[in-house]
Amino acid sequence: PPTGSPAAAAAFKPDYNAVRSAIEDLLDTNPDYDDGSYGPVLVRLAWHTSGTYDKNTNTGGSNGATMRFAPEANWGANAGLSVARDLLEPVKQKFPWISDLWTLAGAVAVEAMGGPHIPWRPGRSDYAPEQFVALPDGRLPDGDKNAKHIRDIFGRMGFNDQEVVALIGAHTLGRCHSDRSGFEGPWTNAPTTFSNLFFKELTENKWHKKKWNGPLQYEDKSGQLMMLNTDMYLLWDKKFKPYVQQYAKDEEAFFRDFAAAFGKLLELGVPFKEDAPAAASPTPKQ
Ligand code: CCH
Repeated sequence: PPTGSPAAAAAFKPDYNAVRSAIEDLLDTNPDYDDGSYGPVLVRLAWHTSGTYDKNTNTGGSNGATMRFAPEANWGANAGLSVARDLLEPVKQKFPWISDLWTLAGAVAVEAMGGPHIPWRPGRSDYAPEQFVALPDGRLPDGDKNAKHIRDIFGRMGFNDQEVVALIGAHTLGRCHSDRSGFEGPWTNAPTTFSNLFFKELTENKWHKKKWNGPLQYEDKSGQLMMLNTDMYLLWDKKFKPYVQQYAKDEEAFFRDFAAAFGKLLELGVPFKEDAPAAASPTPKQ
């Protein structure tokens, strides 16, 4: 809340719909950036700020926005996310009271790219550097690993197999950058539209190891589309596979399950006030 008289502070009502609009206005401001939208990298920021959560120690997660600081800002897994953080800085300047900006931006980006409404509510704070203990590196997944790694990482956050498959369906968006992760290319031919195309490509296209000097990844016949090793394990693991097949056939089921799982991800480790209404989520404009 703004400083000033107690009366002004009491009368202050945060306008989350104004913040939503400001985020939406940023998405397509640079036609030369990637595929013409900052939406995918904002979704990745929201996921990486949340995906550090460990249910056993109740540490990590989006509360505190700790990725602003070293060492988290410089983790290899977070390479390139300064693009998203810097993009949002003018929104923070315009609405200095907001301390839930990164997760809200991820939810808004999914919706603006044609995805489902993401349940979202405020309740995070921005920690000062001396307010928290830095997390150990290694809490986010590596793309060259297997099903056990996926289950270890997402199990630590509290997700089951169905939620894991739904969440990784976000790879329908965006692309890999050789100067960020080392991997290269998009998963689909429509990387700025939220859809179930990732699952269609995974099940209907043919994938083989890419022959190159870079890290292990898969490509289709055209050489244009890619899959990570972890993505391939969704197809190869017999417990993940039924969900991949379901989501490839039924986009509505994917949208429903993604919205629930992504909404849950964004809330991990956030100490909501007891009386905070669960449905405080502002209605999107669309
Ligand atoms: Fe992801 N992801 N992700 N991912 N991801 C990458 C890019 C995106 C893994 C690895 C990578 C999720 C799960 C996983 C997005 C959303 C989600 C990249 C390329 C790698 C590597 C980064 C680069 O080079 O820029 C692995 C491994 C897993 C799990 O096993 C989940 C969960 C989500 C969201 C719900 C999005 C979006 C991108 C595109 C970013 C962009 O800049 O285009």
